[in-house]
Amino acid sequence: MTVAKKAVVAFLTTLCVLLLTPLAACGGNGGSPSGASGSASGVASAPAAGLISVGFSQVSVESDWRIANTASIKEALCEANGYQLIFKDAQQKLENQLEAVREFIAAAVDYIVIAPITETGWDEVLQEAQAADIPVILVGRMIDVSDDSLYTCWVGSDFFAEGSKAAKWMEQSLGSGPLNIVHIQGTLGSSAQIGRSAGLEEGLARNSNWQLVAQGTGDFSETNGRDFMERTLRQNLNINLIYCENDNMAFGAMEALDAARIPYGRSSDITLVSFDGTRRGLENTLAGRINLDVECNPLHGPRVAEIIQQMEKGLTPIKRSFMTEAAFEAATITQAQIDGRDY
Ligand code: GYE
Repeated sequence: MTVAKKAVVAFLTTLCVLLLTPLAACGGNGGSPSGASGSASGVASAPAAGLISVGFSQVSVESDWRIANTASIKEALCEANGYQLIFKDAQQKLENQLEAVREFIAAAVDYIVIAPITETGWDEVLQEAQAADIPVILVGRMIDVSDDSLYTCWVGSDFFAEGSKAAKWMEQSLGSGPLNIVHIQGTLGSSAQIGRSAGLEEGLARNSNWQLVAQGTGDFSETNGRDFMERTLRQNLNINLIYCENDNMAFGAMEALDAARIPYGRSSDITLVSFDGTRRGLENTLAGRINLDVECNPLHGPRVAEIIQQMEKGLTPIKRSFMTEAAFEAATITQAQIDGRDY
């Protein structure tokens, strides 16, 4: 950026100052997974000299995964590491994300980081970011845009691979008997939902004796997962397996099953499959309440910091980097595996 452009940027930054919130300290806390929370608010100051300013639009605080993801980004992009992070919680609404990104553009931040809620709806705002010459780094979910040059790079998970892993485990572990499946989906239109649902759909296409007996979204939150399961249980269906597209919805489903005194998990006829592999998810796997928990790694912070450092040196980062991920079974998971994890 030229000196003249820097001066304009500094002026615009002060204009936008009241709209944005900087996070000064390292090791910020992501909040609690209640499903809703207030947007970050407060008074920002123009970026301190020498700091790299980064605007981060996060989905919300809907899950344990999300909280770990926010904490990882805040920790990596803290002031002590040379960053001024402006954090905005979109409360699961795309329109809030678009607004946040526009605020970041107006504030002329050095980088924009987005954890996109849905895949579609991004072309226009990313064209604006591109016109303002601000690199955009995507984390977690993917987006579907007409032109890939609208974002600099992406770091996240292969959600279809996660879903396929679950479906293959179901084929191998549950034998050839018929399977009546309840499918609790994540936020519709998010790539985490699209990929994990596609993995199950492939399994359904391969196994004619599998059938969906109920399907609906729990929006990745515990409360909505519980409500969906409660409604499903009222239909008195014959259920063999519950495929929950994240741990928090699985916790919600478990609450509904517990309340109805319906056994599930390793020592019952109802198998519970979940995604994320959060600490609480894995504790439930060890306890036999979840049969399979497919990991989704939320620790994007170090990779995002590395990408920014590469770009500061004029290098071009890898366009897409996938996180390494495993899967944990109730039959084999150990306490030591849980103890060794960071989230
Ligand atoms: O599985 C879920 C979260 O996008 C990978 O979103 C993420 C998903 C994750 O709320 O728990």
